[in-house]
Order: sequence, then C-alpha cells, then structure tokens
Amino acid sequence: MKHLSKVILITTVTSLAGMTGCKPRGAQSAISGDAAQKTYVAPGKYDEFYDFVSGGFSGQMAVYGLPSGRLFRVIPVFSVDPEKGYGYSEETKPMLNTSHGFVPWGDLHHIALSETDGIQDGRWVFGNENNTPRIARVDLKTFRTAEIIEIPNSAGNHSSPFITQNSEYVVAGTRFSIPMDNTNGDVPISTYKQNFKGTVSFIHVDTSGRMNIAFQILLPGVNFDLARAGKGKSHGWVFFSCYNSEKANTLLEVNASQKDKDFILCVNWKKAEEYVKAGKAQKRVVAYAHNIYNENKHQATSEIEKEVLMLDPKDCPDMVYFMPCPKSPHGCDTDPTGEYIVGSGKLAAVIPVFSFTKIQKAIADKNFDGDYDGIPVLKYEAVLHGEVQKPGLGPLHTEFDANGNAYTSFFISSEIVKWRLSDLKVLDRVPTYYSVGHLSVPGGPTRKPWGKYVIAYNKITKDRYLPTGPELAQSAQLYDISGDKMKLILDFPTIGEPHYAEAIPAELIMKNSQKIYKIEDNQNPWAAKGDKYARVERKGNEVHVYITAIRSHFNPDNIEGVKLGDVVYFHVTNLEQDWDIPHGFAVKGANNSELLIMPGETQTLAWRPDRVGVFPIYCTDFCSALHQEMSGYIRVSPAGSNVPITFSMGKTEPTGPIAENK
Ligand code: RUQ
Ligand code: CUA
Repeated sequence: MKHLSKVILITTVTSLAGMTGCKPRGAQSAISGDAAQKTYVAPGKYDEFYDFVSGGFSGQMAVYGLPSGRLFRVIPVFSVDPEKGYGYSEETKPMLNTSHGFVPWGDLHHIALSETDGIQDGRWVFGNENNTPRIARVDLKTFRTAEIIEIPNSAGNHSSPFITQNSEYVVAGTRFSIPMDNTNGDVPISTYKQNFKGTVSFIHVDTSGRMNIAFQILLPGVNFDLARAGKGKSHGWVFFSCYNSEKANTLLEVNASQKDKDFILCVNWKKAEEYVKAGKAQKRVVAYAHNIYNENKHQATSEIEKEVLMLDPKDCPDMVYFMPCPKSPHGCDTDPTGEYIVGSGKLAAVIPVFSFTKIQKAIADKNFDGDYDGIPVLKYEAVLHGEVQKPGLGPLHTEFDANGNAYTSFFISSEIVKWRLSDLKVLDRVPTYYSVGHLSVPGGPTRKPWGKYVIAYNKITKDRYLPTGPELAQSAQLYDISGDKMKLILDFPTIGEPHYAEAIPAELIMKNSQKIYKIEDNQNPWAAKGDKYARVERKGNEVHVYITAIRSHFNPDNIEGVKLGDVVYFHVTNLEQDWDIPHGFAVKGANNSELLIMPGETQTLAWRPDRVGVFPIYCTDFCSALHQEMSGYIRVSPAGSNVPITFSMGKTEPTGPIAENK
C-alpha cells in the first residue's frame, strides 16, 4: 500500500514537471525535469542537510532543511525576538548588552560553522554583527545563542566571523576605518587620511567554545570586506579582502573606485601569536561587552572588558603583507587544499587566483612592489596562479566542491559560473533569479566539501513569488551540482536578507540535539523546582512571583497584594521533563513579550502594572487538551492599599503559603 502510493505520487510529480517543461522559454525553462523528485522530502522524513542562513538585517539566523528548503527554526542572535522572549526576559536581556548599552537589533551577515582539522564538526555556529561590531556563538546542542562578544576599535564588522581550521580563531575585520577607541575621536572627518585606522581582530575560541579577543592588528585606513582562513598548507594564515585603498571618506562609489587594484591582506597569525608572546603587543584601554549565557543558571551575564592587545606591523616584521587584487575585491576565498586564494573584484573583468606557494616564495625572495603605509606589497605577477578570463560581470563569492571545481557568484550578470581550479577554464554557467550575492556549497569553505548542491542567496526576487506589496520575498535557490551541468531544482523564501550560509550533514548535529533541561541541574536562583517552592514574596516595591508550570496549570494562579508602583517579577519554572513541551507565559498589558520556557528551565518576566484591576495570566503555547485552562489572575490594588500578599492554586479563598500540591 505504502509502495503503491509512492509510485502514484512520483508519477504525478513527474507529469507536472513535464508540463512545466512545455511552457514557453523564460525563467521557468531553466528548471530541470526531475527537480520535484530531487527536492522532495516525504512527510515524516528528514532532510539530509541543515542549512544555517544569515538573516541579514533581521539580526537572526535561520535554519532550513536541504534539499526541501523547509524552515525549521529562527535562532534569535542579535535582535530581540518576542516569540521566544529573547531580549525580553530578565535572563536573556544581558545577551544584548554592549558598551553602548542595550542594543535590540543587529545585522547578521556571515555564518561560520566550527571545524576540526578543517572539517565541519557540528559543535557551534558563529555569526557576525555588522553594525555594532559583535560576534555571536550559537550552541548546536540547543540551537541557542550562548555567547556574544563586542569588538572594540571596529565599525561595521563585516569580514567576520570566518574561522580557522581547528576553530582556534574567528576573525573580525573592520569595514569602516575610524579614529581608534582610545584616541580622542572628535576629529574632522576630512582628516580621514591622518586619523582613521583599520583593524583586524583575532578572537580565540577555547575548547569549551568560550571566546576572547587574543589580539588586534593596527592597519591602514582602508575598508576590510571579507576574509577566509588558510587551510592545509596555508593553515596559520588568514586572508582579508579590502577596498578603498584610496582612503576616501566621501562618495565612495566614485572615490573608492579610482585605483586599478586594491588589496588582499595576508596575515600570518602564527607569527602574530609569537609577537604577542614576546610582548610586542601594546595594551589599549577600550570598553567592550562580553555576554555569556549560563546553561545551568538559564541566565546571561554581561561584563564590560577593559583592555585589548594591539600589534602594530611597524614592530612586527613578516606578519602582514598586501597582495594586489583587481578593482574593489569583495569575496576572498580559499580552496579545499589551501593552495588557491580566489579574489573577486566587484568591478573586475577577470577573477584572479593566487597561489599560496607563490606567496611564500615572493615573501622569501622579497619580491615586493614597494609598500603601502609601511606594509610590503607583494608583486601581483609573482603571486598569481592565473586569471579566469571572461567569467561574467561583478564576481562576488566563490565556493568549492571536492573535485577541484569552483563556483563563483556574479551579481551583475546574475549567474553562477563553474570553473576549474587547475586550468581556470569556465565549465558551466546558470542564471540566478536575480542578482545573486553569496552562494554556498555544503562544506564548501572547508577542507572537505560535501558537494551535491550549490545554493544561491539572491538580492532581488522581482517576479519569482506572489507579490506581497512593496517588499517581496527574500530568496534562495538550490542547484544540483552532482552532474557536469548545474541544474536549478528549487526556490525557497528566506527571512531578512540572506547573506552567507553554511550547510552541514544533518547527522553531525541531530545526534547531539538536547531534548530538555534537567530540572535537578537548574541553578537559576529564581527557580521553583517543585510545587512546594511556588510562592510570592514582597521585597520593598518588588514582588517576586515564583511560579511553576506543568500541564495544565500555573502554581500559584491567584495572586493578590500587588500595589500600583510595584514591579512584579514572574519567575516561571517549567517542571516538564518531556521533549517538545514548552509552556508560555503572558500577562495583560505588559510592555514586554511573552516568555517561552523550555522543559526544566526558569525564565523571568518583569511587569510594571500601570493601573488598578485584575489581570489575567495565561500559557501562550498550546501544550495540552486543557491548554486554554492554563491561566490565572493577578490583582493590583491602589498604591496605599493594605491588601496583603496572598497566593493560591485550587482554592476559592486566598490563604497563606500553599502546601505541596500533588
Ligand atoms: S556580503 S553579497 Cu555582507 Cu557577505 Cu557579499
Ligand atoms: Cu502550557 Cu499551554
């Protein structure tokens, strides 16, 4: 029976696909005939890959399945998320603290999955924040943001958080050069050339995932754009593309596009580590937030750190080099062997491919073309493996498969071009709909690409979806790359503006996925780890309500004695120990969001009642047949009233402390 229905289904799908093939030539004709089977994941079946996609100006990260393109989860990272209470609960607010105070929004561009020996290992995923420079680490056991660190001496943290092959470091290059944080920043903007500097930062990641800023490197006032770590033979190096070597501070579209070549910065970070050890780094007084979510306390803390180590290339020979790269390079990608570095000049007519071996030789031979602000510039011809000729218009980013092929996105000519690393021959090209930015191959930036697909993350969708007013759907497109020719097999909408994404085999993550928080491990100081701890306490004008939640009631659910002017803290502990049974919590009129509390977790909502009355509370997540009954009331009396604090559950008359309720 099962088999039969499958056959019928496939037949239907095939004839449908066949019908599309008969349509007149146009956007649709690029879809391959067997697209539907290739992306079809039957109900109840799992996808083969998780795809972690940046949410761009949504500040979040989204998780899709591939090949289906189904959205599983939006992970709140740099923006508040009322759906999950992230940034609204007292426990999560510190995650969004910065040296500028609480920042409720961020702009997340790039994803970096942790690696061991250059292979994705499924422990963490990192994301950058472009506006108020930060890097976040998401724990892939829980799919929750575990840590956020702010980057000082930076503005527009764009070339970030690219990762080294054993997750030793995630990097951060400043997009905007600025007067350094420890200087008097109050200078005329027209003194850009004298007063503005750039930095790149190396953020160390320890074995538990903990980040700390190991060192920064002081650099000329250019704009750093993207980066990739070396791997294999080039392990120990990181390459950062930069534009605006003109050092323009106005009308960059013209003034930063003057020179024929800008640069890729080559950083020997092992050398930099030696200089730090040898005491060559200067301590700079700065202020940046470091926020950590403690999984046992279910609570984040935010600390302001005060110091950073700065290396100046003047004192550190052989640490950094500039490599000329045609016309405002954007992407700067290293191939799986670590031998080739691909620079993508947004305005360039060719794609230059550099050779790590030749870079080493040019350095040894001092084959320089002078210097830029004291940093040696390697001779273009000496480090070049070759140029891909006539690839397309507006190359942006390149990813790789395991067979020596590269895939480059072209924004202006709106296509993906496949070419071969060894002889730089163009092998295939397919249109994207439209204006592709990043693209990604599962495992594409690592030593071990999993291949199978290339996904285009497009900037414009125009006519691809049903219109939704002035703003149309954001979109990704999935191409099958298992054959010689790339084949478009699926469009799927995404949240925010997708920038970069990384996909990883599902089996590397799903086996570690956490199901619950153990109630006995709950160290939240506000936890009520059983009904006997449910209570209400007044401390001055603070009222602390320790509530337990279990299907299908809150304890207590009748609360009195709150007065106008009080701040009420609802500390809600979800006593469930079953997978997928969160409870929600909301109170009428709160200038806040709901709480969504996972099994075994405690979360706190602060509420400042603004009027006298009785206010319902209820569970927001449909948790059982009697979910609608999971509710209660809290009474607010006038400021001077003498209504005593009382609380109860299951009683018609409010009384004192409640006995254990079983
Ligand atoms: S960017 S579209 Cu923000 Cu990574 Cu290249
Ligand atoms: Cu708990 Cu609905």
